[in-house]
Amino acid sequence: MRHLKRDRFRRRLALCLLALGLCAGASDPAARAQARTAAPAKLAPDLLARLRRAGARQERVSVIVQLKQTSPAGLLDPVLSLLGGRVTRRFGRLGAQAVTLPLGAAEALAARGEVSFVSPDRAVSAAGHVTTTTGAEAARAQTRPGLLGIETLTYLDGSGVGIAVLDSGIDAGHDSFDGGLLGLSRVAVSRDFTGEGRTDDPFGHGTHVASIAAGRAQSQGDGHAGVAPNAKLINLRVLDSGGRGSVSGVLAALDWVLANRTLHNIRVVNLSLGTAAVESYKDDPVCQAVRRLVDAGLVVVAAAGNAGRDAQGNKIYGQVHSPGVEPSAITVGASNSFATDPRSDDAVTSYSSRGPTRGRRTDEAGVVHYDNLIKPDLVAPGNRLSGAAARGNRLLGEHPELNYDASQPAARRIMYLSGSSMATPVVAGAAALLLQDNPRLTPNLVKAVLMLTAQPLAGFNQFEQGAGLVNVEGAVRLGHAVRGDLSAATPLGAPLLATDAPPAPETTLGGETFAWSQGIIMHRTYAFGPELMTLYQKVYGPGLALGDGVAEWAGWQGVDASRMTGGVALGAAVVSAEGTTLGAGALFLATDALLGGGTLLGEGVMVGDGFVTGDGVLVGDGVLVGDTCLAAQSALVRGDESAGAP
Ligand SMILES: [Ca+2]
Repeated sequence: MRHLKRDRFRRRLALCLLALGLCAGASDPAARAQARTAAPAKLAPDLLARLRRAGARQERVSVIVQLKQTSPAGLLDPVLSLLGGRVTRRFGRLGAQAVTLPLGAAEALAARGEVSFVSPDRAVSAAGHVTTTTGAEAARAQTRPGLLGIETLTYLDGSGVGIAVLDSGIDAGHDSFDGGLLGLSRVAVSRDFTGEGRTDDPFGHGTHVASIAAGRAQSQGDGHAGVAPNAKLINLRVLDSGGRGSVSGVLAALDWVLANRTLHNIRVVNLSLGTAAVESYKDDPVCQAVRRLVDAGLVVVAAAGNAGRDAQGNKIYGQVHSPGVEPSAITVGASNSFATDPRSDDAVTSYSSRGPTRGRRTDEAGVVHYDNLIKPDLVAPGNRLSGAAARGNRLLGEHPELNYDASQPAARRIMYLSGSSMATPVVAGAAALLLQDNPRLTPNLVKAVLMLTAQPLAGFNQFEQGAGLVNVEGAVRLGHAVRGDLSAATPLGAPLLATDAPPAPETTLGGETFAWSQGIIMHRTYAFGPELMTLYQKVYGPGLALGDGVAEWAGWQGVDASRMTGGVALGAAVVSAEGTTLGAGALFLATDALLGGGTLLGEGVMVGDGFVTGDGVLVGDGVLVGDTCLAAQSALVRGDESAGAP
């Protein structure tokens, strides 16, 4: 209680300081000071820190420049040449471009009216029995009324749905991607965005990821099938032979997806990659690009990251990676199934990144505001998953112990990998099944259905697991019941389902029956109540994130009555789940603590059994970002010691 009081005092103090700053802005000298801060406010914190180092102004840097919506693409070119910079890549549909320039010119560039944000072209790295335990097998056979009212059987395997995999490439000749017909590969198209001029997978990450989403079993019941084994794969290679990439490469690939989505029926985008979150998702160029894709009707699934423990093995909070920090993405953490189909023994892995999100913005008064969103949205099995091994890949070459069966020919080889990278394509595959079954589902409905039907794992809080462990059987059953004639014009509170009654909110898998969460994570709280499953909520439609149904002001949050129905309730605290519905369990942290512009959960604040790291740790000076990558690699290879691998 004393903590709460002190925190309230600190928040008031921060608000007072903010108010003082605003009042002071009226006088002339302060107005000039405000003008000086305008450029830093549009510069990423790590870029600003570099700029302030002595002698750094002449260094040439690669940055991503985001333009305001109204600015034509070539507008900056004359300014850039005056500043000694040049455009290296344009991402026309994303309103962004990659630029190199002297570091000292970044401030002048950010100060331009047509520029909304400037951030470094950071390095991106791979964050690094499934069909039965996730319920994908149970969801395969769906009957539906056909001609003359005769029930027809549909086999859900992702047929017709395109999944774009932005990763280290796909070995398209691996048997896992055999299309069955005329021996054609299901890898429909491959593009390289790394500059290495190849689209196969010398690193070995992307092939494994793609096979978890859409790999085909090589023999009946061999246990290595992906969740949507007949989906079409779009191979967009953004990570190089060493598993590294850049923000500009990811943006180029996302821009390509927007241009080509109709041609290949791309409905799902898998991002098993990330970089430390530095600026707020509102400024982060990859998050902004993800938002454009979701607004265009694409489901974007992103890894939470593998930074759930520090170098000493301590559990830490607040290390969800970008773009997993973007509210409109479906952010996935890694659970451990212990290689058994029943789910009562499942746990969140030690390494899976935990929320809240810690991207930040500094306001004109110098007050730092953290995003503090609850993430991940879901967890899925990610510990020691078996999947396709790209021929001659580096991960397997360096870690032969990952080989599942060395006697298999190279084109059929299977290997183990662990991480939120592996959990992410489980959910991407689930989204493909949902969209094959009910193609009219919006990205927000896909996300809501996945969360409403997830299983909260007992003993883990929402910063660890979001709404819970993915449940494909339940998600397909609920998604199947959703009306096919919903649109942006559907009024708030209209019936959501085509059926008279909602499906029974429980699922039986591996011989055990569990309750659905029946709730959804919404920015800094979560929502629950039967109306989420029976009535149309405006946040299910296009152009909004689910969390936009929550109104926030002055340390209080409530349902926005124009976007959600009156029967929807919001949670008052992040809880440690008891294993039933979302929000049932023991108090972990009051959701109030996530508000107040993020000033409450400031730097280095302890949260429960771990701690939220301060921004000193997140500043991307290269060394620490590299450290995060190393942590990711270690999770990739070893997973949790308690893996219980077969
Ligand atoms: Ca299990």
